[in-house]
Amino acid sequence: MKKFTILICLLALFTVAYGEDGSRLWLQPLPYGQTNSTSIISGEKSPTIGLAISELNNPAYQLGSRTILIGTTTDKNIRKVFSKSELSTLSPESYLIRTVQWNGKEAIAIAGGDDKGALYGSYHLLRLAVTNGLGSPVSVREVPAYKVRVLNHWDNLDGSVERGYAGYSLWKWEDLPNTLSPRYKEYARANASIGINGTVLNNVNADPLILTHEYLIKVKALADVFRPYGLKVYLSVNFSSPTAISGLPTSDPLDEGVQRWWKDKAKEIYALIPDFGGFLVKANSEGLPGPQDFGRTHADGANMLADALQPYNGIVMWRAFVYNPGNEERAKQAYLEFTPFDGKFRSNVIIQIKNGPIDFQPREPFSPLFGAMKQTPIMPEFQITQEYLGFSNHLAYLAPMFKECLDSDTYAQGEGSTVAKVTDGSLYGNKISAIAGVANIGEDTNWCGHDFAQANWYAFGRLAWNHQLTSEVIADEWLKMTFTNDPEFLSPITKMMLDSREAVVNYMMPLGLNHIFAFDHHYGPEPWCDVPGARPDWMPTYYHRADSTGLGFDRTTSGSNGVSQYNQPLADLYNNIDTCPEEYLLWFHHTAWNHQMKSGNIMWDELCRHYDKGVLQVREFQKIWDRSEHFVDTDRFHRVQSKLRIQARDAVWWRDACLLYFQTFSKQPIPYDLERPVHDLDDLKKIKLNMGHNNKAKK
Ligand code: GCV
Repeated sequence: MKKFTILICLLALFTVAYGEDGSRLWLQPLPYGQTNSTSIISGEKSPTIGLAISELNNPAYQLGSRTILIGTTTDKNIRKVFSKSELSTLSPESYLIRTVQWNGKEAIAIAGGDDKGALYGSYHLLRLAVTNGLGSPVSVREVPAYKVRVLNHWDNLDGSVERGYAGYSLWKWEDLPNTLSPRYKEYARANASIGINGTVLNNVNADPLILTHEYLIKVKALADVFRPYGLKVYLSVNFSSPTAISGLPTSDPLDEGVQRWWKDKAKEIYALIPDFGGFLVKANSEGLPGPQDFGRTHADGANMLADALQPYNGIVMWRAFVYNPGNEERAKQAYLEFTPFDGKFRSNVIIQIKNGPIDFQPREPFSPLFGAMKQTPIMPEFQITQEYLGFSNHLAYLAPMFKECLDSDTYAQGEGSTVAKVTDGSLYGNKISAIAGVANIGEDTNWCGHDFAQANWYAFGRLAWNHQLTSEVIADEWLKMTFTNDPEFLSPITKMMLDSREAVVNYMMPLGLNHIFAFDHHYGPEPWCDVPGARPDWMPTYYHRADSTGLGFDRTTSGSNGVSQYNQPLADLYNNIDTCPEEYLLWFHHTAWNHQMKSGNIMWDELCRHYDKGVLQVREFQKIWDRSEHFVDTDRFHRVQSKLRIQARDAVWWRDACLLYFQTFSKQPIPYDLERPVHDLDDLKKIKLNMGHNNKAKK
């Protein structure tokens, strides 16, 4: 034992001195050839239980010389230490962990509702060992909040990743199915460790080729690697696939030939991948084909696919991200298109709704659709990749953003009808429930581009499992697993993480501003952007509406009336400028520059103070990080330090660009106690970043 402790200390010293490439994420590397003094007892032999055992055997987790029993409800040892009634209530994927007596000695038992539950239980125990130690008796009962907890990869078949900032795609389509990258297993393991049980491999802007036999064989190879980790494979499909792949004259969902085509395709898929999860569909959105091209409805389209998948228990995740330039303002369109079909979808269809009504902005109110679809299962879609929050250059811990949406009260069935309860199935008793996160993962060594962006993958998984966890608890877990559990490191760094998303909101788009990004790449500020001939609803001026009288979009009853899509009392609350929460003020109200804010400041001054605060917050993050140097290995320390420098420069860029531009309308000075801009507006207007169309990963 002594020798072992010395080994661990040496390893730790080596790591701090020489660095960490970030590849291990929040997990200890799997041991090669080493074994533990822990004795693991299991009467079961499934590949998944085998994985659980090898994790528990990992000496790096220091489980010590204890006995661990692991198995499902049918394991004879498990049946000896848990009561029948306890085991009978365990649903698939759930687990119990308990300190028990075994042969007269203390042991720990993990009982899974199935072998996936046992695997999740073993990761839970390892997490406990790292974050709290196993000094006191353990008693845990866990049931996942959502049945389907799925990552959405926006990975293209050419290896690029739409809105991906961590390099090329993990999936090496050219090498599949014969060559399997070792990272496929590591990916599945990381997901299993946080309870993610599904992955949509390809971009929602789906290439029809993914459904060809050539590609399905490659998909099968991935599914085979992922299966023991409990990770199911799903695919994004292009609605015109029957025409694109097989030359059918139409892809009309009411056409019998088309219906047959999808049924045959489902049969082919399930013959290869018996546990295939289902389809994700972006239809009639941003130029993609869909049922409306044939005069049909979203329900017609989704139901046709649902019928094809139904014999195999597959599901259809049909996205509600739809908008078109036209008479109706963008934020209202998904609600208008989908509410007429509430209750008209098959039982294996679930509508996937982005957290906000526009598009993953640094802050949006929750989408009113969450409070409106009462007879159709609906699921939230979050964006883990930071398309609108500084890519993988800015440190922005997103758990507070995910929770802001999940904890929002929709008032769908009176007070307490939070987005979490509406979507996890508990409010309406839905049979299927799901949650999706657009992945921030690529082939970068540290997976996510920014070492702290790993925390967002982690946080998504943990919240999908249990949306009651606080952002603070999740940050604390992640930091302890990823860095160290020294309180002197944890306390300032946890605070930095918790403040970081709000800092981004402050220096980019405070008080409800949104979508004032540079055209297409969504990185820097371009509130003045006006590309001749471009869609008006892709122009920042559409969103901020700055003029000499004020700033913000009027969505009140005298404006676009977007407020009325919310249930009462929210509609009234948002409609009244005096009761509208100030973080959404410019979202709902075109507000006078001199409008009196709760702080006593006028709106213009308040806006300036938010931008200034955002810059100061990032500078504070730099100091906090620099102070933590002796707790962190050199590589990660320098990587994060240099990213914080970029973030600090970008924050100043954002502040100067937005304030100097809006000042041309407000005609008021920046409050004199605040730092002055260091850029010139005309120079800022000349900046054109070449990020490549749709930010496909750069070579
Ligand atoms: C996958 C936004 C992004 C697009 C993305 C789209 C979507 O518009 O900028 O890159 O396309 O959302 O979610 O479908």
